[in-house]
Amino acid sequence: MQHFLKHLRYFLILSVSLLLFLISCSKKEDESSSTSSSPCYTTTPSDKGSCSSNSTLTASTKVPLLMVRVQYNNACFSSDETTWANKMFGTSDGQMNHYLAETTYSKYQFSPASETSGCTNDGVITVNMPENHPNTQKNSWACYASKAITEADSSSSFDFASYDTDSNGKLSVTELQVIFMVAGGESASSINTPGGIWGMATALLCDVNGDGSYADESGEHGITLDNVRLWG
Ligand SMILES: [Ca+2]
Ligand SMILES: [Ca+2]
Ligand SMILES: [Ca+2]
Repeated sequence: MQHFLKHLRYFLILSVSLLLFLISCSKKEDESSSTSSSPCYTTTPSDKGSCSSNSTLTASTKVPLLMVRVQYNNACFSSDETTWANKMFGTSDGQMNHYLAETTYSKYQFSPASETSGCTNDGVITVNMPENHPNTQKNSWACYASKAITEADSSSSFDFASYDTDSNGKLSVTELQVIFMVAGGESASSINTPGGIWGMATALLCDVNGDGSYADESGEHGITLDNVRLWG
């Protein structure tokens, strides 16, 4: 199953690239506001939406998934949280859990992680990063992922430890998965307005101290939140 989930994660990040592509097509207007002193999430905030969902998960194995929506001063979502929660966790035709049930013969689906950001327990946390989009393009976004997940933890009191079901101090791919939705462009499609990232990652590798290697410590190789290590 580990092998399967690794590929599943890979697929999910690719699919985000496609979704990001769609978003970026409607975000051109953000470029003109990139030098504004007022973050777009305060002037045109995307709210939580209706909070309504009607998905009933039927798979034998349900893997908890946390979706972190990341906004920057000059890159914001134009759609609400409910829109994205339904894309990821919905079971209707065209939504992710419908696809997963069909392609795994009802063995795997993603269940929304418990959280208190926007709509409670829809599995989506939205974080506002007080800086312009980093525009990492072909370079790794991992150091920014570290900042974003830390912000998600502190702003919404997300409890990572509660997902460590075997109490070994680490979150495995079957205990909790995390996917980022980053407002802005998808560099794999050459869309870098108002900034782009390459939407693919399987672990957090960030050279915090700039010594050219990744130490086996929080922030460099994986990150420790609520006393459990993830992405290591
Ligand atoms: Ca939420
Ligand atoms: Ca564990
Ligand atoms: Ca280092």
